[in-house]
Amino acid sequence: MNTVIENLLNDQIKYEANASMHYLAMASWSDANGYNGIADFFYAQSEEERLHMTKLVKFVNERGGNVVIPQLEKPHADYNALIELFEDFLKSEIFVTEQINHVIFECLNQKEYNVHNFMQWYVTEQLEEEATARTLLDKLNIIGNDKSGLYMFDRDINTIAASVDVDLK
Ligand code: OFO
Repeated sequence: MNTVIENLLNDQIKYEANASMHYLAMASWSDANGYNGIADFFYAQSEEERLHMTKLVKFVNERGGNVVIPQLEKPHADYNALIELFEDFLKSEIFVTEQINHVIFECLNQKEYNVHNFMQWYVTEQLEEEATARTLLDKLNIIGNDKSGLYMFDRDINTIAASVDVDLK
């Protein structure tokens, strides 16, 4: 496997793993602060990121590359308010999107068209996840400090997230 691409895919494995731990920390914070719906949402996000990581690990191995299982960063896990947590969520997704765009750019540079093709799945996934993070943050900005609004947000978060529809045509 092209070593430039192999290194970038290993970096991406690390970013997905870090995102998984970051969302696990967010789930735990939400759980501890009485937001059980939000906790469930982030437990599920954490699992998803783990799957994204594993999909990359399998792909690199299938292509005869060398996978380096990374050491994980300690995630930020302390928030003063829900809005901070969701700002952090969007920031994390934007960061991952930028890294994926960089992999895509290098795939074309290195003429690694198979990897480019494989990475399209991540491009679509990021589009959806960023849209979800933006929608949730927008809703929280509307709610502000209204306690009943926050109660309903916690109750309905999975329905709100499921209603986010990205038109890819
Ligand atoms: Fe891995 O999907 Fe977002 O970050």
